[in-house]
Amino acid sequence: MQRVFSGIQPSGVPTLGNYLGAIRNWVPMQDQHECLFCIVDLHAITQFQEPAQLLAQTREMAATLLACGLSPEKCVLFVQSHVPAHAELGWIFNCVARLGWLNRMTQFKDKAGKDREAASSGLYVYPNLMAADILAYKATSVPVGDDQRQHLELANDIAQKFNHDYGTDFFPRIEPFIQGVAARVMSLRDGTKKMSKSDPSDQSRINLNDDADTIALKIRRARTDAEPLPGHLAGLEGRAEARNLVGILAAVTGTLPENVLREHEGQGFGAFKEVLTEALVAHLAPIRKEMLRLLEDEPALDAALRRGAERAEAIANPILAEAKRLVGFLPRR
Ligand code: AQP
Repeated sequence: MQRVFSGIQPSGVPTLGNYLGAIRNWVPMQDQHECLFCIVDLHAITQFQEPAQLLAQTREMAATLLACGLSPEKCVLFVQSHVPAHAELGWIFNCVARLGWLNRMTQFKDKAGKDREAASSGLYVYPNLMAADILAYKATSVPVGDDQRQHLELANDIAQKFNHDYGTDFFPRIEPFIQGVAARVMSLRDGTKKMSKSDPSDQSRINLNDDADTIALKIRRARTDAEPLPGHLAGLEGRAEARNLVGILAAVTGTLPENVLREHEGQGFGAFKEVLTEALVAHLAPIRKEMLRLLEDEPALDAALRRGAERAEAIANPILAEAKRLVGFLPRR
């Protein structure tokens, strides 16, 4: 059985992109692997979060993950800052990773934007903490999108250099967990940008707590072009927004974009958007209902996260202790 680690930032309400690209795929993994799913709040603050919002979003994220089908009995679901081993191993890795390696990370360049000097140093060393997240559990399998592949390679470079520097084979090699074609959901306002929970425009995304009216309005306002839908994928060439909406309908109805096109060939976006709204509402309404129910009982939610953190620590603490011993830190006796 493989040990799988995956994280999600509580940097906003989870979006349809997070759901189709990640969360939905985590659910069946719980039955086949030893899974750790982490709400990575330490990563979230690499870009400023309003404290009260961060707190609320962390609970919302936990409730959403449970509402989507993660089960505290089948997986270890916890909050990153509840397990100090992440930050401690992250520091050791800050001292292992080379500046030259971090300088090559494209996500830093994207997220820092034009004013790199104003980005937090946390954002810069984010991949070192991500390596610690995984290696604190010696997880060997990490479900990642294409955007995270570079970080995973860096995590392997860190593990290899640690092993080399300290004359050990302590940290294993991490492999990306590939699950067929992962759905990549784009912004409803700009089909070339990914849908993101921290996008300043709420109209750019479907949040998993949006009600039916909000979903309908956002889909109605979603950017499209004036052409009818083509019968084949080739007809979506250069039509990023159209391709995105077709991809979303295919993903929520469990089919392929080709089949969606075959069924809706020649249709205008007015009619197509109605079909899409109906499918989205049918799929997301039960998740929203369960999420709101779970959020009504904060003590139960917090207790589930505490149990998750205890189980995570039981795995991570001995691994951290051994890493510290290898580094030469004097044990506290
Ligand atoms: N638009 C997307 N399509 C498909 N998958 C997506 N993911 C995120 N957006 C899309 C996947 O969701 C998982 C968790 O992501 P994250 O919260 O750790 O960070 P992110 O990728 O940076 O997601 P966001 O929503 O864009 O967050 P912010 O706005 O805070 O940066 C990952 O597996 C990711 O691939």
